[in-house]
Amino acid sequence: MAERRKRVFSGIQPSGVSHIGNYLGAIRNWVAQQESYDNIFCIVNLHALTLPTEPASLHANTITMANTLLAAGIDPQASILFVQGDVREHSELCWLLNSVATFGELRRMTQFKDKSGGAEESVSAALFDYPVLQVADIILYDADLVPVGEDQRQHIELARDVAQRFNRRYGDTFVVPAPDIKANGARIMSLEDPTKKMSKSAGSTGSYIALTDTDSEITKKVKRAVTDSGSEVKATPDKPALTNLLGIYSLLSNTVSRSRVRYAGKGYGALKTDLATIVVDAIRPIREKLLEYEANPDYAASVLAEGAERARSLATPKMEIVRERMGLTGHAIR
Ligand code: AQP
Repeated sequence: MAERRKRVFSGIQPSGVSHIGNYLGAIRNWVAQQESYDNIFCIVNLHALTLPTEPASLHANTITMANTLLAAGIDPQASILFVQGDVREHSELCWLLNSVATFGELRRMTQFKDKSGGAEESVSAALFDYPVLQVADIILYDADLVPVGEDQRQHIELARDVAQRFNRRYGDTFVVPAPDIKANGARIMSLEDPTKKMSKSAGSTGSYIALTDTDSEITKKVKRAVTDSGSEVKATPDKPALTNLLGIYSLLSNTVSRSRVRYAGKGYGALKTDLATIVVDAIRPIREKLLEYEANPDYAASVLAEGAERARSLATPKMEIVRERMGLTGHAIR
């Protein structure tokens, strides 16, 4: 019998612009592996509600994210692309899994500690529960692999633990997912502080390169990126800023081994000039395609409608099984 293709699930928040951290850590890998797997990519608008969000900007950002993913190369024929809130089963499964995940597990999530920034009394309960919704997103589709950046490793571990616990308690129901975190690119750091991950909500716009940045904005940001003391171009633990810049360089040019030789005696300026060109060349086609998709809003709308329908056709029968296993059905006679 033919083996079923491995299923991939991954999500991205529609919380403003995407940056090259999102691109190199996640989106580019989704695109590259598209033909090898059964793919489900989700714009997680319910996750965006964990932090204060204006309804109009959430709506606009959701459409921008769909256009961005299409511009970056997600092919709606090869992949299901949909919006999380369009498939109600995500919210329902999250609630059911809240009875399986523990308070202690959620309290240990480092992303909650980072994002709550010490204001635990005033952040939303949804921010605390975010990892359980993420578990629901993944296991609802029996995903085998979850391609993400390093920052998501702890959440995928939780997904494994919750799926296994559910299976022990209620019988074999969910596939236990595995993280797919690449050795390179899984943690792109801020251009202003290489000890912090590149992030759109932390730091100023100079700390990240957005996929919507113009050629001159990209060049300016690369040239202004902080560097380490000394002038030798090398990726060593005492040079976190250079390690980050060389990491981006190698991912976008597929060559780094000779960079030490190439920049010997030339210093940081020459590296930054070349890096700016490499980043501009990588981002320009995505930005230009994004503008094309934005000029034709009906296209993304039709992709998302079809994607939601395909996702629902998987989620609906799965939830019937889950409800039955948990004793939630069979009490009312039709
Ligand atoms: N700096 C990064 N390096 C590598 N991968 C990264 N990802 C995020 N930042 C980096 C990966 O991008 C995917 C989508 O992530 P998300 O939608 O959860 O966005 P995020 O992690 O919330 O991104 P930001 O920019 O850090 O947003 P804010 O500041 O709003 O929280 C994931 O696979 C993630 O690992």
